[in-house]
Amino acid sequence: MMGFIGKIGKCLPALLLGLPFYTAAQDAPRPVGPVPNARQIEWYKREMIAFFHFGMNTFTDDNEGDGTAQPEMFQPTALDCRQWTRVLKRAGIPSAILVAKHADGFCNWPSAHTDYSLKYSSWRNGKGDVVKEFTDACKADGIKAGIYLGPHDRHDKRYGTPQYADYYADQLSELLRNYGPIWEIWWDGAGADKLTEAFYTRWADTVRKLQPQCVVFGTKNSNKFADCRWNGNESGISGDPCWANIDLSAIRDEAQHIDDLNKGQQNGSAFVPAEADVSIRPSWFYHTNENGRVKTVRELWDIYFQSVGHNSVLLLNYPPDRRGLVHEIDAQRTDSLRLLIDGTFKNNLAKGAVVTSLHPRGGRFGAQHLLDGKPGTYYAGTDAHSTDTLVFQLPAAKTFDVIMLQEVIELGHRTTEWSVDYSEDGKSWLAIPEATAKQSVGYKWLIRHEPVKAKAVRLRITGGKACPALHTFGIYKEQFAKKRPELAKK
Ligand code: OTN
Repeated sequence: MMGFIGKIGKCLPALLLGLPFYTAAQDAPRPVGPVPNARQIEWYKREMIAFFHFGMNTFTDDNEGDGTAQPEMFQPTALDCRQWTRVLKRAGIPSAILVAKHADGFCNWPSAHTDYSLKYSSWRNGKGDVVKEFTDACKADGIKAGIYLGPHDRHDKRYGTPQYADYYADQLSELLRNYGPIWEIWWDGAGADKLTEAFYTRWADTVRKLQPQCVVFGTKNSNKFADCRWNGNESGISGDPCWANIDLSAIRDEAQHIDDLNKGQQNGSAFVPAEADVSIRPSWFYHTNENGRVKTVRELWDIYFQSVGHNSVLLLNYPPDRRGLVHEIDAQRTDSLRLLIDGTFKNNLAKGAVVTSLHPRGGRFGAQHLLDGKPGTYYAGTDAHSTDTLVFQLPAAKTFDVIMLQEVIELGHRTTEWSVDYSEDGKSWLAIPEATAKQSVGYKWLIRHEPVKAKAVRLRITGGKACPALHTFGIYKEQFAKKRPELAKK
């Protein structure tokens, strides 16, 4: 512990320069409440993950096969997983999860532990391995691969028995040992109620041993092992607010806690952020009669704001067709989505602003870091205040209709209420109704609002658990109809 003399000595330079007497406060703020682990921080940064539902259901025109379809029916005519990963590269989606086994039990790889796999189909003379083609394609295109290994199994008679625990663990080992790095394992809760915590304890042990960096999407009885949670719907829409904090019991007893899954719990005791799953088509698997029902760019844009922009990661499903390709329409839609995201966010209109704050921590935590776009810098207030006001004097009047705020999530959810105002004349302040009395921030929060023209913008932190620690503030002009009118029609 530093003595009084030591403290004075440390403060002397500040005293001589007439700076506030805040030496201790210039250390980094201490974390508040539950905080993310390294896997979760890496996962947040992906922002979007693709899902690929491709399996027996693709060939039986089903979504929930009963496990009786013959392996022979699995016959893609032109499977090309590089086409999938190229779609993702263009769409700027850095990670993808393949359904290796859905609840019908059919295995997309030649598993040594069942006779219900594509080893028993004449496709590629029984030598086909979709998991291999998928993981090889991911590797070639720099995509982080993940695996959905359905816990529920309608085909395997052992389902729910101790022998099923062995079977599933063996399959997990096959998948996690033989296909390179696996970045996420998806434990769907659908139909999985027979599986007690003991099943998942064993399987989580396998995951942790074989792939320590692998994120677990956990549900129901796998709650204790969850790095990320279901967001309570399959529409890609997370709540407002959406806290990463939640009690594990809410994940366990999901039927009674759908709203909690969707919004999180401000004072929840665990850090398990939401993953927002949604299909680009009405169904998870491909059906020709849904070619006219692919989500429009505007629908995807809305989903983006309510998932990535609601402190969640978007898990967007593409159902490859019977050729084994992502359908052209689906690919075009996410090409356009990417143009929209990049077009909107490439230009932070607050850049160049003079930024001041009411309760600066000082040192390396200056308010200008809110605009520097650097990964390692941030603004923090003093420990004595959990509220703050930050003013951005813009170099010239700007029109904007999108706001972005990012907290330093490594330090936990700190801010609990915030608003953004603007000034047309640089003197008086006007509220932005859509950006008033917001609650959670987290990794990223996005707001769309009616366009305003401002000379200055003000961020008010009106509630918090501790001093704010904010990574980035941005204002943008949505690049939707004006610059690319053709996108609006699709
Ligand atoms: O019928 N369902 O099983 C169902 C219908 C609509 C929405 C979800 C579900 S199941 C639900 O799926 C989630 C992933 O989308 C999670 O895995 C949940 O644990 C599961 O119950």
